[in-house]
Amino acid sequence: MGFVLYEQKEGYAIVTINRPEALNALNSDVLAELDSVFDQIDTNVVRAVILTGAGEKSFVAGADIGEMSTLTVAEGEAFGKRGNDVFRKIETFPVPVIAAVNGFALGGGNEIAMSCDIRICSENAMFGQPEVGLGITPGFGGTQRLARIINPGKAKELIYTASNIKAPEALAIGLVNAVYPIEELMPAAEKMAAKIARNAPIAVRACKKAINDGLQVDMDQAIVIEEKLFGSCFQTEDQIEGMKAFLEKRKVEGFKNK
Ligand code: CO8
Repeated sequence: MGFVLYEQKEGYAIVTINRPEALNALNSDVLAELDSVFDQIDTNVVRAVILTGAGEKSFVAGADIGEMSTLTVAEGEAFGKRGNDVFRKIETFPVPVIAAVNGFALGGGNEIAMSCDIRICSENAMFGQPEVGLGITPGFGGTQRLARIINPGKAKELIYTASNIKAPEALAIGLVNAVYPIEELMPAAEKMAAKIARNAPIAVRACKKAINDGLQVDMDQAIVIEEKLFGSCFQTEDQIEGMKAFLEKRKVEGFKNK
């Protein structure tokens, strides 16, 4: 492994896409390593993941244009599927994934950030879907996720015009939750991950599943998804301890993920 770095911290992990000489562009090798790294994360210990890019210039500058330039129709579809499978793995990963966007998040870079639960970025971040300027559509979920995360009219404008936007506009349209000076980005991401990690892990996972699954169905079905997941928290050691601590007016000893 070399294109993706993994660092285990207390309760959370940092996954870094590490191909700085190509601004962390996603080729097949990077995608394969990302897939494998997420497969190996032990979610019994890791309660949140931060995804970022190596260096201070780029999060991910897109899918690798060199690799894509000679693809046939069938190969293009297969490459799209390879990316989509990895990104869907991140989106449905059992614990929350925070994108710490440290520079360019273009094409596949914006798309992988959108597969994460939460996006925060540095002041030098730039977002966009430049694909139509390259003769293709977004192919790693951009047409679908951008139109769900921000308003569809704005998503269409950004995709049809292939315009890049800077961090303040990304914040204004709700694509990111917060903007930090570059040196404060990782500390902020780690503070958020640590805060998530201190909460009851079974409940946090159930919240992620409830929100993600519920958004795919109508409200009558969505509310049943929540009821089931809500019910599943009861009689866990963490639910018993969490409520006992409240009633005894003391702090939780530390959730056990049980
Ligand atoms: N792919 C391959 N290499 C890249 C990419 C990329 N996406 N982005 C940057 N690089 C490489 C450059 O070629 C350059 O390499 P070298 O030093 O060997 O020439 C190196 O990174 C540094 O880049 P620049 O010299 O261009 O750096 P600048 O600071 O001048 O510019 C930019 C930075 C503006 C980010 C510029 O590099 C750029 O425009 N990059 C391409 C951005 C882009 O268009 N991304 C979208 C790609 S399409 C996509 O992601 C589709 C996803 C879905 C695919 C579905 C497949 C079917």
